[in-house]
Amino acid sequence: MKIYLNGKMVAKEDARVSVFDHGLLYGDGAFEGIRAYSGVVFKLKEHIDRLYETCHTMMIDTGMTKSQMIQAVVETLNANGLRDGYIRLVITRGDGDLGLDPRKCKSGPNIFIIADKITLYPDEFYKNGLTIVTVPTVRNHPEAINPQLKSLNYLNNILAKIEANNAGVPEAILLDGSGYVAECTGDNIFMIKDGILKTPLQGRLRGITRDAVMALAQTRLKLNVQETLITRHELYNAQEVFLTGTAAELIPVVKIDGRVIGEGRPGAVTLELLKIFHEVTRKDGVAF
Ligand code: PXG
Repeated sequence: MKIYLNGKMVAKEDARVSVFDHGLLYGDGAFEGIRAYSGVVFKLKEHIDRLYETCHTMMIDTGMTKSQMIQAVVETLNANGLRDGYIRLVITRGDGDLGLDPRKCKSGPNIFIIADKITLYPDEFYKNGLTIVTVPTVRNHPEAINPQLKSLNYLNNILAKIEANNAGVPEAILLDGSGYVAECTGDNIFMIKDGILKTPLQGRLRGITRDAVMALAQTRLKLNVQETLITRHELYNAQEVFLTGTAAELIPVVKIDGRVIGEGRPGAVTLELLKIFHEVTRKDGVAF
């Protein structure tokens, strides 16, 4: 396996960063999880735009143009002979000292890209749907660490994942500080009721899959799509619920906090959207 590290392709064994890297010491950095399908990197430009927005707010200068970053992703895939795969692009603050002041990171950012085969959720999750729970950990307040930032500081999500693990379910729903549904640990959430597709307005990452699914629902299925406040009560009484993310694509949810959703099996609209989504993943992106 070859890893892109600061402008060079290096062997996996040689792809190392310092223990003084602030990404490691403080979670001070940004990342993207991206997917390639049959020689097309799905929505690569959108991923790079989101990465640069995170870096802008965090005041990290990548030292690379967006097109150079796109090129680096493509080079990493080609160096590994991958046509399909999962790409992890990471930008850390760089090497500093034992204080958290980012001005001490004089090295500039460490940038690395890993391209690997994707580990998919088991088929039965798609066939039977997920059982999930709401967890006590609240999603980060937008004026603390805005959930729109895809930063290396994922402890909020990890704590929620631990709570899901403790409950014996594969995913967790986090509420925002006001008690509205925000998102899952690594996925956005949608509900369908009476021909309206709803997804949370606030307290969540603006997922690339989420945006793509909203557009497809509107243009292809002529659904009324709303970004709005959603309560647990509304989720429990939805006809269909599903999650979206780069790894999961669209995955149906059939039980939340012990309440059966709809008929208790993956819904027709969810499955139709998943089918349409599969068609665009091989077309809508950067070919390499
Ligand atoms: N919300 C959060 C908090 C995420 O981290 C999504 C939603 C979905 O966004 P995209 O752009 O992928 O549609 C994410 C991203 C993993 C893993 O290994 C997944 C994410 C992040 C980190 C790891 O499953 N998902």
